[in-house]
Amino acid sequence: MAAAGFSDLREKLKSMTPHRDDVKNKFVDGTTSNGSGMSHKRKHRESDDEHSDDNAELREQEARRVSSSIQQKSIFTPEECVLIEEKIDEVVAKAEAGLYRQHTVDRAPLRNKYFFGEGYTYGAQLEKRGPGQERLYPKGEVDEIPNWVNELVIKRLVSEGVVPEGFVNSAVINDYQPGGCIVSHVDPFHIFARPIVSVSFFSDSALCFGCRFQFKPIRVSEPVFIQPVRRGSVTVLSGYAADDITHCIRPQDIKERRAVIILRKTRPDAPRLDSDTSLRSSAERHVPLKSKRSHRRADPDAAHRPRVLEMDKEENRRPALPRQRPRSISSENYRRRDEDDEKSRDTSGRKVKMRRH
Ligand SMILES: O=C(O)CCC(=O)C(=O)O
Repeated sequence: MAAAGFSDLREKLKSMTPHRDDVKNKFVDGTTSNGSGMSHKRKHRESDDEHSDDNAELREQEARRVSSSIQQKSIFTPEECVLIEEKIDEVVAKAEAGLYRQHTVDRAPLRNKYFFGEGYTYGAQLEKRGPGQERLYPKGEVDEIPNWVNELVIKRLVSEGVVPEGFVNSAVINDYQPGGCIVSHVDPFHIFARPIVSVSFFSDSALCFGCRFQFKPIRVSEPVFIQPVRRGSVTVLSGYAADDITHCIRPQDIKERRAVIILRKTRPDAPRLDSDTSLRSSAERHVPLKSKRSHRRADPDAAHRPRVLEMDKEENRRPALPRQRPRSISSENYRRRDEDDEKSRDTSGRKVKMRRH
């Protein structure tokens, strides 16, 4: 599903304000200022239109590239979803009881994460921030993948041919409350092999590609592509969708509680913190595990109320360049990402301030 870009929005606005066309027509009809029978303004307008046509075409092309590198399957029945959702609730309860290892649980307002099998440092946890700086925790610093994830989810993905046996060694559960989000990022190339597989639970939502976030108040630019992620569906990202464009979950797309289980394989050569560094930085941060309870009760209206989100730590998981830059690197998104650090332009050409990472 290709989302309408700003140029389409302009068309929409035009149709909502027909008097503007009258103004334009008057201007065109009444002006012959450059000897060509066409005003400078008129000329400018035409080249603007050409530009926005070009942009729209590029966005369409990019949307097609994203779409063709996503596979989706509706695998889990509503009954199976209920069973798995009960298990997710058990994980939440166990975390609230403080029964997991420290790095298994990462809490943020409106979004909690539970890492199993492998965990890694990202975002504000990084001493040295930026793409490519993520590190796996030493083995054993997060809890093992729970049996139910293996039995109810991974085995099923294997039998459906989604992943080969033995592929998954990392399972992350994200639990979102209404209005929760994950800012635009690419899953770090040096940590995770492709594909990236995820299964959605509790409610339907949308995974967006190519958005840029602005903060305070939070604002998300128009996506290049929107992939619905329905309860019980499996989404597989590879190629362009995984490597060449960022993905995110926008706050407006989490209207009810939603959870996702992300199933990945870490690369054998992924860099790993040594135990000493990990222990030292944990002690320095001194994260109180139980006191910061942010698994708030779902409020059905919350998603519709304006709020300032304390941003997800994953905001720092911005794309690093892959080891081998794919040919498609000339993509608009890569350019945008390079520009993102301080100020960037959104697709309407305005300058938007981006967070420095
Ligand atoms: O919630 C989702 O479907 C995507 C989550 C995601 O991209 C991530 O946690 O890295």
